[in-house]
Amino acid sequence: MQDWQRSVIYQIYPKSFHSHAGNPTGDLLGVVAKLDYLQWLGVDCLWITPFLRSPQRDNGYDISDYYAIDPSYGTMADCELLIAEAGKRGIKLMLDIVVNHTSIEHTWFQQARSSLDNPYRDFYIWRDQPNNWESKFGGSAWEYEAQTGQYFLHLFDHTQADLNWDNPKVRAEVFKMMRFWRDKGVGGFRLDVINLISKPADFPEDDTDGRRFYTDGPNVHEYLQQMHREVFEGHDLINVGEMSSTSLEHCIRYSAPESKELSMTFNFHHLKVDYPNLQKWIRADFDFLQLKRILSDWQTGMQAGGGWNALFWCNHDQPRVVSRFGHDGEHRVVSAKMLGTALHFLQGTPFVYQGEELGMTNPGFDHIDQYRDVETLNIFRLKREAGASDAENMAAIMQKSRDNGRTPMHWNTEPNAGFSTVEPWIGVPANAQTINVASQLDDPDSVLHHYRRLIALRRSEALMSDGVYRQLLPEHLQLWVYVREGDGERLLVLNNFYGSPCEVELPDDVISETMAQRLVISNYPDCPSRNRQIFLRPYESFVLHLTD
Ligand code: TEU
Repeated sequence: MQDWQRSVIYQIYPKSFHSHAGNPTGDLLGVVAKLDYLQWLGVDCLWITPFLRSPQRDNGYDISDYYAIDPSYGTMADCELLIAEAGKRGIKLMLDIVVNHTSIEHTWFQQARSSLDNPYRDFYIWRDQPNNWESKFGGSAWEYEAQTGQYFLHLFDHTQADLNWDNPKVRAEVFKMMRFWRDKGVGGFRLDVINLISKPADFPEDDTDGRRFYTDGPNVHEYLQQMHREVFEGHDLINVGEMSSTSLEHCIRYSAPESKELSMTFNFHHLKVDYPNLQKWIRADFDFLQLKRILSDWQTGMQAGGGWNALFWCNHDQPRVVSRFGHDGEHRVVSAKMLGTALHFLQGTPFVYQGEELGMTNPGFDHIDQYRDVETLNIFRLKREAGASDAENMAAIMQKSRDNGRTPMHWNTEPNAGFSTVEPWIGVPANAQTINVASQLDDPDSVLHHYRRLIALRRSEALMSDGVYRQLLPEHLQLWVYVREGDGERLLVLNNFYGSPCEVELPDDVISETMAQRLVISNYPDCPSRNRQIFLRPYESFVLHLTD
Protein backbone atom coordinates (compact mmCIF):
# COMPACT_ATOMS: atom_id res chain seq x y z
CA MET A 1 0.00 0.00 0.00
CA GLN A 2 1.34 3.43 -0.99
CA ASP A 3 1.37 6.27 1.50
CA TRP A 4 -1.22 8.25 -0.46
CA GLN A 5 -3.57 5.31 -0.13
CA ARG A 6 -3.73 6.10 3.59
CA SER A 7 -3.90 9.86 3.09
CA VAL A 8 -6.59 12.49 3.25
CA ILE A 9 -6.33 15.44 0.87
CA TYR A 10 -7.77 18.90 1.51
CA GLN A 11 -8.89 21.03 -1.40
CA ILE A 12 -8.37 24.78 -1.30
CA TYR A 13 -10.05 27.23 -3.64
CA PRO A 14 -7.59 30.02 -2.93
CA LYS A 15 -9.79 32.78 -4.28
CA SER A 16 -12.18 32.09 -1.40
CA PHE A 17 -9.93 30.70 1.33
CA HIS A 18 -8.25 33.62 3.07
CA SER A 19 -6.97 37.03 2.01
CA HIS A 20 -3.76 37.90 3.78
CA ALA A 21 -3.40 41.17 1.86
CA GLY A 22 -6.92 42.35 2.72
CA ASN A 23 -8.24 42.13 -0.86
CA PRO A 24 -11.61 41.00 -2.24
CA THR A 25 -9.92 37.73 -3.31
CA GLY A 26 -7.78 35.30 -1.32
CA ASP A 27 -4.05 34.74 -1.82
CA LEU A 28 -1.21 32.28 -1.23
CA LEU A 29 -0.03 33.99 1.95
CA GLY A 30 -3.59 33.53 3.16
CA VAL A 31 -3.06 29.79 2.80
CA VAL A 32 0.28 30.01 4.63
CA ALA A 33 -1.51 31.79 7.48
CA LYS A 34 -3.90 28.85 7.86
CA LEU A 35 -1.40 26.00 7.70
CA ASP A 36 -1.49 25.46 11.44
CA TYR A 37 -5.23 24.94 11.19
CA LEU A 38 -4.76 22.40 8.38
CA GLN A 39 -2.09 20.59 10.36
CA TRP A 40 -4.41 20.45 13.36
CA LEU A 41 -7.11 19.01 11.10
CA GLY A 42 -4.62 16.30 10.15
CA VAL A 43 -4.60 16.38 6.36
CA ASP A 44 -1.60 15.03 4.44
CA CYS A 45 -1.79 17.01 1.25
CA LEU A 46 -3.36 20.19 -0.15
CA TRP A 47 -4.80 20.42 -3.63
CA ILE A 48 -4.89 24.10 -4.47
CA THR A 49 -6.92 25.07 -7.53
CA PRO A 50 -5.03 27.06 -10.19
CA PHE A 51 -3.15 30.16 -9.07
CA LEU A 52 -1.00 30.57 -12.17
CA ARG A 53 -1.27 33.64 -14.36
CA SER A 54 -4.69 33.88 -15.89
CA PRO A 55 -7.26 36.44 -17.03
CA GLN A 56 -9.53 34.67 -14.48
CA ARG A 57 -12.40 34.29 -16.88
CA ASP A 58 -12.87 30.77 -15.43
CA ASN A 59 -11.18 31.53 -12.08
CA GLY A 60 -7.74 30.31 -13.11
CA TYR A 61 -8.76 27.33 -15.29
CA ASP A 62 -7.78 29.57 -18.17
CA ILE A 63 -4.00 29.78 -17.80
CA SER A 64 -2.03 32.34 -19.78
CA ASP A 65 1.43 31.57 -18.30
CA TYR A 66 2.32 28.23 -16.69
CA TYR A 67 5.51 29.63 -15.16
CA ALA A 68 4.13 32.66 -13.33
CA ILE A 69 1.92 33.18 -10.29
CA ASP A 70 -1.15 35.28 -10.96
CA PRO A 71 -0.51 38.64 -9.27
CA SER A 72 -3.86 38.45 -7.47
CA TYR A 73 -2.48 35.40 -5.58
CA GLY A 74 0.98 36.77 -4.83
CA THR A 75 4.49 36.01 -6.09
CA MET A 76 6.72 33.04 -6.86
CA ALA A 77 8.42 33.71 -3.51
CA ASP A 78 5.03 33.30 -1.78
CA CYS A 79 4.54 30.00 -3.57
CA GLU A 80 7.99 28.77 -2.52
CA LEU A 81 7.25 29.83 1.05
CA LEU A 82 3.97 27.93 0.95
CA ILE A 83 5.66 24.75 -0.29
CA ALA A 84 8.35 25.05 2.39
CA GLU A 85 5.99 25.89 5.28
CA ALA A 86 3.58 23.13 4.34
CA GLY A 87 6.52 20.71 4.11
CA LYS A 88 7.62 21.63 7.65
CA ARG A 89 4.20 20.52 8.82
CA GLY A 90 4.36 17.27 6.89
CA ILE A 91 1.88 18.50 4.30
CA LYS A 92 2.39 18.15 0.55
CA LEU A 93 1.14 20.56 -2.05
CA MET A 94 -0.61 19.30 -5.15
CA LEU A 95 -0.58 21.65 -8.13
CA ASP A 96 -3.66 21.90 -10.34
CA ILE A 97 -2.50 21.65 -13.92
CA VAL A 98 -4.84 22.66 -16.74
CA VAL A 99 -3.47 21.30 -20.00
CA ASN A 100 -6.53 20.29 -21.97
CA HIS A 101 -6.70 23.96 -22.88
CA THR A 102 -5.04 27.31 -22.32
CA SER A 103 -6.43 30.79 -22.13
CA ILE A 104 -6.57 32.50 -25.51
CA GLU A 105 -4.28 35.06 -23.86
CA HIS A 106 -1.46 32.50 -23.65
CA THR A 107 1.42 33.45 -26.00
CA TRP A 108 1.04 30.10 -27.78
CA PHE A 109 -2.49 31.02 -28.78
CA GLN A 110 -1.57 34.61 -29.58
CA GLN A 111 1.07 33.22 -31.93
CA ALA A 112 -1.21 30.52 -33.30
CA ARG A 113 -4.01 32.88 -34.21
CA SER A 114 -1.72 35.32 -36.02
CA SER A 115 -1.28 33.32 -39.26
CA LEU A 116 -1.95 29.95 -40.83
CA ASP A 117 1.76 29.13 -41.05
CA ASN A 118 2.81 30.31 -37.60
CA PRO A 119 4.89 27.58 -35.86
CA TYR A 120 2.37 27.56 -33.00
CA ARG A 121 -0.65 27.10 -35.28
CA ASP A 122 -0.64 23.34 -34.62
CA PHE A 123 -0.62 23.84 -30.85
CA TYR A 124 -4.41 24.20 -31.15
CA ILE A 125 -7.22 22.56 -33.11
CA TRP A 126 -8.49 24.38 -36.17
CA ARG A 127 -11.08 23.58 -38.83
CA ASP A 128 -12.62 25.36 -41.77
CA GLN A 129 -16.08 24.33 -40.66
CA PRO A 130 -17.31 23.52 -37.15
CA ASN A 131 -18.97 20.19 -36.36
CA ASN A 132 -21.91 19.97 -33.93
CA TRP A 133 -19.92 19.41 -30.73
CA GLU A 134 -21.16 21.48 -27.81
CA SER A 135 -19.20 23.37 -25.20
CA LYS A 136 -19.61 22.09 -21.62
CA PHE A 137 -20.52 25.65 -20.72
CA GLY A 138 -23.27 25.88 -23.34
CA GLY A 139 -23.34 26.74 -27.06
CA SER A 140 -21.04 25.54 -29.84
CA ALA A 141 -17.57 24.17 -29.02
CA TRP A 142 -16.13 26.14 -31.97
CA GLU A 143 -15.24 29.81 -32.19
CA TYR A 144 -14.55 31.67 -35.42
CA GLU A 145 -11.22 33.41 -35.64
CA ALA A 146 -11.59 36.17 -38.25
CA GLN A 147 -7.91 36.87 -38.82
CA THR A 148 -7.23 33.45 -40.31
CA GLY A 149 -10.78 32.50 -41.28
CA GLN A 150 -10.91 29.20 -39.32
CA TYR A 151 -12.67 27.92 -36.23
CA PHE A 152 -10.82 26.72 -33.11
CA LEU A 153 -12.08 24.10 -30.66
CA HIS A 154 -12.99 24.98 -27.07
CA LEU A 155 -14.72 22.29 -25.01
CA PHE A 156 -15.20 24.88 -22.24
CA ASP A 157 -15.50 28.68 -22.51
CA HIS A 158 -14.66 30.32 -25.84
CA THR A 159 -11.61 31.87 -24.12
CA GLN A 160 -10.27 28.37 -23.27
CA ALA A 161 -8.78 26.96 -26.48
CA ASP A 162 -8.13 23.19 -26.55
CA LEU A 163 -4.51 22.18 -27.04
CA ASN A 164 -3.60 19.75 -29.81
CA TRP A 165 -2.05 16.84 -27.90
CA ASP A 166 -1.35 14.96 -31.11
CA ASN A 167 1.39 17.51 -31.73
CA PRO A 168 4.54 16.14 -30.02
CA LYS A 169 5.76 19.70 -29.42
CA VAL A 170 2.70 20.36 -27.24
CA ARG A 171 3.43 17.28 -25.16
CA ALA A 172 7.09 18.22 -24.83
CA GLU A 173 6.14 21.71 -23.59
CA VAL A 174 3.61 20.34 -21.10
CA PHE A 175 6.03 17.78 -19.65
CA LYS A 176 8.82 20.37 -19.42
CA MET A 177 6.51 22.68 -17.49
CA MET A 178 5.43 19.87 -15.15
CA ARG A 179 9.09 19.02 -14.44
CA PHE A 180 9.65 22.68 -13.56
CA TRP A 181 6.97 22.45 -10.86
CA ARG A 182 8.05 19.02 -9.72
CA ASP A 183 11.57 20.34 -9.22
CA LYS A 184 10.18 23.26 -7.25
CA GLY A 185 8.97 20.73 -4.73
CA VAL A 186 5.28 20.18 -5.39
CA GLY A 187 4.13 16.81 -4.11
CA GLY A 188 1.94 15.95 -7.07
CA PHE A 189 -0.52 17.12 -9.67
CA ARG A 190 -4.25 17.31 -10.08
CA LEU A 191 -4.83 17.11 -13.81
CA ASP A 192 -7.85 19.03 -15.00
CA VAL A 193 -10.19 17.13 -17.40
CA ILE A 194 -7.21 15.04 -18.45
CA ASN A 195 -9.33 12.37 -20.14
CA LEU A 196 -10.44 14.88 -22.78
CA ILE A 197 -6.99 15.56 -24.26
CA SER A 198 -7.14 13.11 -27.17
CA LYS A 199 -9.61 13.98 -29.89
CA PRO A 200 -10.29 11.64 -32.83
CA ALA A 201 -8.56 12.98 -35.92
CA ASP A 202 -11.72 12.95 -38.05
CA PHE A 203 -13.95 14.86 -35.58
CA PRO A 204 -17.01 12.63 -36.00
CA GLU A 205 -20.47 13.78 -35.01
CA ASP A 206 -23.93 12.36 -34.41
CA ASP A 207 -27.07 13.70 -32.77
CA THR A 208 -25.40 14.01 -29.31
CA ASP A 209 -23.21 16.80 -27.93
CA GLY A 210 -20.05 15.00 -29.11
CA ARG A 211 -18.61 13.98 -25.76
CA ARG A 212 -18.65 10.31 -26.56
CA PHE A 213 -16.07 10.92 -29.28
CA TYR A 214 -13.46 12.83 -27.30
CA THR A 215 -14.00 11.40 -23.78
CA ASP A 216 -11.27 8.86 -22.94
CA GLY A 217 -10.15 9.46 -26.54
CA PRO A 218 -7.99 7.32 -28.83
CA ASN A 219 -4.47 8.17 -27.55
CA VAL A 220 -5.17 9.25 -23.98
CA HIS A 221 -3.53 6.26 -22.28
CA GLU A 222 -0.44 6.52 -24.46
CA TYR A 223 -0.07 10.23 -23.63
CA LEU A 224 -0.47 9.61 -19.89
CA GLN A 225 2.11 6.84 -20.00
CA GLN A 226 4.46 9.25 -21.69
CA MET A 227 3.74 11.82 -18.96
CA HIS A 228 4.50 9.16 -16.37
CA ARG A 229 7.86 8.35 -17.97
CA GLU A 230 8.84 11.97 -18.49
CA VAL A 231 7.57 13.56 -15.27
CA PHE A 232 6.56 11.08 -12.57
CA GLU A 233 8.94 8.12 -12.81
CA GLY A 234 11.39 7.92 -9.91
CA HIS A 235 9.64 10.68 -7.93
CA ASP A 236 7.33 10.45 -4.96
CA LEU A 237 4.25 12.19 -6.36
CA ILE A 238 0.48 11.90 -5.98
CA ASN A 239 -1.18 12.35 -9.36
CA VAL A 240 -4.92 12.65 -9.58
CA GLY A 241 -6.77 12.80 -12.86
CA GLU A 242 -10.09 14.59 -13.14
CA MET A 243 -12.12 12.42 -15.50
CA SER A 244 -15.13 13.92 -17.17
CA SER A 245 -18.00 11.53 -18.17
CA THR A 246 -15.58 8.59 -17.99
CA SER A 247 -16.05 4.83 -17.55
CA LEU A 248 -14.99 2.32 -14.92
CA GLU A 249 -12.88 0.41 -17.45
CA HIS A 250 -10.88 3.49 -18.35
CA CYS A 251 -10.45 4.58 -14.72
CA ILE A 252 -9.03 1.17 -13.86
CA ARG A 253 -6.50 1.65 -16.65
CA TYR A 254 -5.70 5.22 -15.59
CA SER A 255 -5.05 4.29 -11.97
CA ALA A 256 -3.87 0.65 -11.81
CA PRO A 257 -0.16 0.71 -10.86
CA GLU A 258 0.87 -1.57 -13.73
CA SER A 259 -0.47 0.90 -16.31
CA LYS A 260 2.04 3.49 -15.13
CA GLU A 261 -0.32 6.40 -15.67
CA LEU A 262 -1.86 8.10 -12.60
CA SER A 263 -2.34 7.42 -8.88
CA MET A 264 -6.12 7.83 -8.81
CA THR A 265 -9.13 9.28 -10.60
CA PHE A 266 -12.06 11.54 -9.90
CA ASN A 267 -15.30 10.80 -11.67
CA PHE A 268 -18.67 12.53 -11.41
CA HIS A 269 -21.26 9.85 -11.99
CA HIS A 270 -22.41 9.90 -8.35
CA LEU A 271 -22.91 13.67 -8.59
CA LYS A 272 -25.38 13.43 -11.45
CA VAL A 273 -28.07 11.73 -9.37
CA ASP A 274 -29.95 15.02 -9.24
CA TYR A 275 -29.67 15.62 -13.00
CA PRO A 276 -32.93 14.19 -14.42
CA ASN A 277 -32.04 12.51 -17.75
CA LEU A 278 -28.55 13.97 -17.30
CA GLN A 279 -29.98 17.49 -17.50
CA LYS A 280 -28.08 19.58 -14.97
CA TRP A 281 -30.07 22.80 -15.21
CA ILE A 282 -33.34 21.45 -13.85
CA ARG A 283 -34.16 21.64 -10.18
CA ALA A 284 -34.65 18.09 -8.87
CA ASP A 285 -34.38 15.89 -5.79
CA PHE A 286 -31.60 13.33 -5.77
CA ASP A 287 -32.14 9.66 -6.52
CA PHE A 288 -30.86 7.85 -3.41
CA LEU A 289 -30.91 4.32 -4.85
CA GLN A 290 -28.96 5.51 -7.85
CA LEU A 291 -26.42 7.23 -5.59
CA LYS A 292 -25.80 4.00 -3.66
CA ARG A 293 -25.70 1.91 -6.82
CA ILE A 294 -23.15 4.12 -8.56
CA LEU A 295 -20.84 4.44 -5.58
CA SER A 296 -21.08 0.72 -4.88
CA ASP A 297 -20.36 -0.23 -8.48
CA TRP A 298 -17.26 1.97 -8.46
CA GLN A 299 -16.14 0.55 -5.12
CA THR A 300 -16.35 -3.06 -6.22
CA GLY A 301 -15.27 -2.39 -9.80
CA MET A 302 -12.17 -0.38 -8.97
CA GLN A 303 -11.18 -2.78 -6.22
CA ALA A 304 -11.56 -5.82 -8.50
CA GLY A 305 -9.61 -4.15 -11.29
CA GLY A 306 -6.81 -2.83 -9.09
CA GLY A 307 -7.69 0.83 -9.60
CA TRP A 308 -7.91 3.55 -6.96
CA ASN A 309 -10.73 6.07 -6.38
CA ALA A 310 -10.43 9.69 -5.35
CA LEU A 311 -13.44 10.04 -3.01
CA PHE A 312 -15.35 13.28 -2.76
CA TRP A 313 -18.72 14.90 -2.20
CA CYS A 314 -17.69 18.50 -2.76
CA ASN A 315 -15.38 20.60 -4.86
CA HIS A 316 -15.34 24.06 -6.37
CA ASP A 317 -17.70 22.93 -9.16
CA GLN A 318 -20.34 21.38 -6.92
CA PRO A 319 -23.03 22.57 -4.54
CA ARG A 320 -22.46 21.97 -0.83
CA VAL A 321 -23.18 18.37 0.08
CA VAL A 322 -25.13 19.07 3.27
CA SER A 323 -27.62 21.10 1.19
CA ARG A 324 -27.61 18.46 -1.53
CA PHE A 325 -27.75 15.00 0.08
CA GLY A 326 -28.22 16.01 3.71
CA HIS A 327 -30.37 18.56 5.51
CA ASP A 328 -29.21 22.15 5.87
CA GLY A 329 -31.91 23.09 8.40
CA GLU A 330 -32.48 21.52 11.82
CA HIS A 331 -30.49 18.35 10.97
CA ARG A 332 -27.49 20.18 9.54
CA VAL A 333 -24.92 19.08 12.08
CA VAL A 334 -25.96 15.47 12.29
CA SER A 335 -26.44 15.06 8.54
CA ALA A 336 -23.11 16.72 7.69
CA LYS A 337 -21.39 14.25 10.02
CA MET A 338 -23.30 11.34 8.50
CA LEU A 339 -22.20 12.32 5.00
CA GLY A 340 -18.59 12.61 6.17
CA THR A 341 -18.70 9.13 7.68
CA ALA A 342 -20.45 7.58 4.66
CA LEU A 343 -17.70 8.83 2.34
CA HIS A 344 -14.59 8.39 4.49
CA PHE A 345 -15.16 4.69 5.11
CA LEU A 346 -15.11 3.90 1.40
CA GLN A 347 -12.05 2.59 -0.37
CA GLY A 348 -9.98 5.31 -1.99
CA THR A 349 -8.39 8.56 -0.96
CA PRO A 350 -10.87 11.01 0.59
CA PHE A 351 -10.84 14.68 -0.36
CA VAL A 352 -12.26 17.34 1.96
CA TYR A 353 -13.23 20.61 0.26
CA GLN A 354 -12.75 23.80 2.26
CA GLY A 355 -15.76 24.46 4.47
CA GLU A 356 -17.13 20.92 4.10
CA GLU A 357 -15.50 20.17 7.45
CA LEU A 358 -17.76 22.87 8.96
CA GLY A 359 -20.94 21.71 7.26
CA MET A 360 -21.09 24.89 5.16
CA THR A 361 -24.34 25.18 3.18
CA ASN A 362 -25.36 26.56 -0.20
CA PRO A 363 -25.68 30.33 0.21
CA GLY A 364 -29.23 30.62 -1.14
CA PHE A 365 -28.41 33.44 -3.57
CA ASP A 366 -31.71 34.16 -5.32
CA HIS A 367 -30.67 36.87 -7.76
CA ILE A 368 -28.45 36.43 -10.80
CA ASP A 369 -26.44 39.52 -9.79
CA GLN A 370 -25.08 37.53 -6.85
CA TYR A 371 -23.46 34.97 -9.17
CA ARG A 372 -19.97 35.24 -10.67
CA ASP A 373 -19.36 31.87 -12.39
CA VAL A 374 -18.91 31.92 -16.17
CA GLU A 375 -20.87 28.67 -16.57
CA THR A 376 -23.80 29.97 -14.51
CA LEU A 377 -23.90 33.29 -16.34
CA ASN A 378 -23.69 31.59 -19.76
CA ILE A 379 -26.51 29.20 -18.89
CA PHE A 380 -28.72 31.94 -17.50
CA ARG A 381 -28.34 33.93 -20.72
CA LEU A 382 -28.85 30.92 -23.02
CA LYS A 383 -31.93 29.71 -21.14
CA ARG A 384 -33.39 33.19 -21.08
CA GLU A 385 -32.85 33.49 -24.83
CA ALA A 386 -34.59 30.12 -25.23
CA GLY A 387 -37.64 31.46 -23.39
CA ALA A 388 -37.19 30.14 -19.83
CA SER A 389 -38.69 32.36 -17.14
CA ASP A 390 -36.27 33.94 -14.68
CA ALA A 391 -38.04 32.15 -11.82
CA GLU A 392 -37.50 28.74 -13.40
CA ASN A 393 -33.94 29.67 -14.35
CA MET A 394 -33.09 30.82 -10.82
CA ALA A 395 -34.63 27.76 -9.17
CA ALA A 396 -32.15 25.55 -11.02
CA ILE A 397 -29.22 27.94 -10.51
CA MET A 398 -29.82 28.17 -6.75
CA GLN A 399 -29.56 24.41 -6.54
CA LYS A 400 -26.87 23.69 -9.13
CA SER A 401 -24.57 26.68 -9.61
CA ARG A 402 -20.88 26.12 -9.01
CA ASP A 403 -20.89 29.34 -6.97
CA ASN A 404 -22.71 27.41 -4.22
CA GLY A 405 -19.32 25.97 -3.33
CA ARG A 406 -17.28 29.11 -3.97
CA THR A 407 -18.39 31.50 -1.24
CA PRO A 408 -15.65 32.59 1.21
CA MET A 409 -14.48 30.23 3.92
CA HIS A 410 -16.08 30.99 7.29
CA TRP A 411 -13.26 31.58 9.76
CA ASN A 412 -14.99 33.50 12.55
CA THR A 413 -17.71 36.04 13.35
CA GLU A 414 -15.67 39.06 12.32
CA PRO A 415 -16.77 41.08 9.26
CA ASN A 416 -16.67 39.00 6.03
CA ALA A 417 -16.38 35.86 8.18
CA GLY A 418 -12.71 36.68 8.78
CA PHE A 419 -11.96 35.93 5.13
CA SER A 420 -10.78 39.47 4.35
CA THR A 421 -10.89 42.96 5.81
CA VAL A 422 -12.66 44.21 2.67
CA GLU A 423 -15.83 43.11 0.89
CA PRO A 424 -15.19 39.77 -0.87
CA TRP A 425 -15.57 39.14 -4.60
CA ILE A 426 -18.68 37.04 -3.91
CA GLY A 427 -21.16 37.27 -1.04
CA VAL A 428 -20.76 35.69 2.39
CA PRO A 429 -23.81 33.69 3.49
CA ALA A 430 -25.59 35.02 6.58
CA ASN A 431 -25.08 31.75 8.45
CA ALA A 432 -21.33 32.43 8.73
CA GLN A 433 -22.24 33.94 12.09
CA THR A 434 -23.09 30.50 13.43
CA ILE A 435 -21.14 28.15 11.13
CA ASN A 436 -17.44 28.99 11.39
CA VAL A 437 -14.06 27.59 12.37
CA ALA A 438 -13.64 29.60 15.58
CA SER A 439 -16.87 28.41 17.15
CA GLN A 440 -16.42 24.79 16.05
CA LEU A 441 -12.85 24.58 17.34
CA ASP A 442 -14.28 25.10 20.83
CA ASP A 443 -17.03 22.54 20.39
CA PRO A 444 -16.03 18.86 20.54
CA ASP A 445 -19.45 17.90 19.12
CA SER A 446 -19.01 20.04 16.02
CA VAL A 447 -18.85 18.88 12.41
CA LEU A 448 -15.24 20.05 12.42
CA HIS A 449 -14.21 17.74 15.25
CA HIS A 450 -16.05 14.88 13.56
CA TYR A 451 -14.04 15.42 10.36
CA ARG A 452 -10.84 15.61 12.38
CA ARG A 453 -11.69 12.22 13.89
CA LEU A 454 -12.46 10.75 10.45
CA ILE A 455 -9.11 11.98 9.13
CA ALA A 456 -7.23 10.50 12.07
CA LEU A 457 -9.05 7.18 11.65
CA ARG A 458 -7.61 6.77 8.12
CA ARG A 459 -4.24 6.28 9.77
CA SER A 460 -5.34 3.97 12.56
CA GLU A 461 -8.01 1.75 10.96
CA ALA A 462 -6.29 -0.33 8.31
CA LEU A 463 -9.61 -1.68 6.98
CA MET A 464 -10.55 1.84 5.82
CA SER A 465 -7.77 1.54 3.24
CA ASP A 466 -7.73 -2.12 2.38
CA GLY A 467 -10.97 -3.76 3.53
CA VAL A 468 -13.14 -5.28 0.81
CA TYR A 469 -16.32 -3.30 0.17
CA ARG A 470 -19.68 -5.07 0.26
CA GLN A 471 -23.04 -3.36 0.23
CA LEU A 472 -25.93 -4.65 2.36
CA LEU A 473 -29.61 -3.87 1.80
CA PRO A 474 -28.99 -2.33 -1.66
CA GLU A 475 -32.69 -1.69 -2.24
CA HIS A 476 -33.31 0.01 1.09
CA LEU A 477 -34.88 3.39 0.38
CA GLN A 478 -33.38 5.23 3.31
CA LEU A 479 -30.23 3.50 4.58
CA TRP A 480 -26.83 3.04 3.03
CA VAL A 481 -25.22 0.12 4.82
CA TYR A 482 -21.89 -1.40 3.87
CA VAL A 483 -19.04 -3.38 5.31
CA ARG A 484 -15.31 -3.21 4.72
CA GLU A 485 -14.09 -6.72 5.33
CA GLY A 486 -10.75 -8.26 6.20
CA ASP A 487 -9.73 -11.61 7.63
CA GLY A 488 -12.27 -12.41 10.37
CA GLU A 489 -12.96 -8.73 11.01
CA ARG A 490 -14.99 -5.97 9.46
CA LEU A 491 -16.12 -2.40 9.72
CA LEU A 492 -19.89 -2.12 9.60
CA VAL A 493 -20.94 1.33 8.34
CA LEU A 494 -24.57 2.38 8.79
CA ASN A 495 -25.97 5.64 7.45
CA ASN A 496 -29.50 6.96 7.58
CA PHE A 497 -29.82 9.45 4.71
CA TYR A 498 -33.21 10.79 5.82
CA GLY A 499 -34.88 12.69 8.64
CA SER A 500 -37.15 9.86 9.75
CA PRO A 501 -36.10 7.04 12.09
CA CYS A 502 -35.86 3.53 10.75
CA GLU A 503 -35.34 -0.05 11.92
CA VAL A 504 -33.69 -2.97 10.12
CA GLU A 505 -32.41 -6.46 10.77
CA LEU A 506 -28.91 -7.36 9.61
CA PRO A 507 -27.63 -10.82 8.63
CA ASP A 508 -25.82 -12.71 11.40
CA ASP A 509 -22.65 -13.24 9.40
CA VAL A 510 -22.21 -9.47 9.63
CA ILE A 511 -23.11 -8.86 13.25
CA SER A 512 -23.93 -11.29 16.05
CA GLU A 513 -23.78 -11.54 19.81
CA THR A 514 -20.65 -13.67 19.76
CA MET A 515 -18.56 -11.07 17.96
CA ALA A 516 -16.30 -8.61 19.77
CA GLN A 517 -17.49 -5.05 19.10
CA ARG A 518 -15.86 -1.67 19.19
CA LEU A 519 -17.62 1.60 18.33
CA VAL A 520 -15.39 3.46 15.86
CA ILE A 521 -17.35 6.68 15.32
CA SER A 522 -20.90 7.93 15.66
CA ASN A 523 -22.82 11.15 15.08
CA TYR A 524 -25.08 10.92 18.14
CA PRO A 525 -23.75 11.21 21.71
CA ASP A 526 -24.79 7.64 22.50
CA CYS A 527 -25.07 4.51 20.37
CA PRO A 528 -27.67 2.22 21.87
CA SER A 529 -28.41 -0.27 19.10
CA ARG A 530 -25.52 -2.58 18.51
CA ASN A 531 -27.07 -5.88 17.59
CA ARG A 532 -28.73 -7.44 14.56
CA GLN A 533 -31.84 -5.38 15.17
CA ILE A 534 -30.68 -1.87 14.38
CA PHE A 535 -32.68 1.28 15.05
CA LEU A 536 -31.41 4.47 13.44
CA ARG A 537 -32.52 7.96 14.39
CA PRO A 538 -32.79 10.87 11.85
CA TYR A 539 -29.56 11.02 9.82
CA GLU A 540 -27.91 8.73 12.35
CA SER A 541 -24.67 7.11 11.31
CA PHE A 542 -22.19 4.97 13.12
CA VAL A 543 -19.42 2.48 12.49
CA LEU A 544 -18.69 -0.70 14.41
CA HIS A 545 -15.54 -2.75 14.26
CA LEU A 546 -16.50 -6.41 14.60
CA THR A 547 -14.27 -9.42 15.10
CA ASP A 548 -15.59 -12.97 14.57
O1 TEU B 1 -14.07 20.89 -14.51
C1 TEU B 1 -14.44 19.99 -15.48
C2 TEU B 1 -15.86 19.65 -15.62
O2 TEU B 1 -16.22 19.03 -16.59
C3 TEU B 1 -16.83 20.06 -14.62
O3 TEU B 1 -16.81 19.65 -13.36
C4 TEU B 1 -17.57 21.25 -15.00
O4 TEU B 1 -17.46 22.26 -14.05
C5 TEU B 1 -19.00 20.87 -15.15
O5 TEU B 1 -19.06 19.91 -16.16
C6 TEU B 1 -19.82 22.04 -15.56
O6 TEU B 1 -21.15 21.63 -15.59
C7 TEU B 1 -12.79 21.39 -14.52
C8 TEU B 1 -12.60 22.38 -13.40
O7 TEU B 1 -12.77 21.74 -12.17
C9 TEU B 1 -13.56 23.52 -13.62
O8 TEU B 1 -13.54 24.45 -12.56
C10 TEU B 1 -13.20 24.17 -14.92
O9 TEU B 1 -14.14 25.18 -15.23
C11 TEU B 1 -13.16 23.17 -16.07
O10 TEU B 1 -12.44 21.99 -15.75
C12 TEU B 1 -12.46 23.77 -17.27
O11 TEU B 1 -11.10 23.90 -17.01
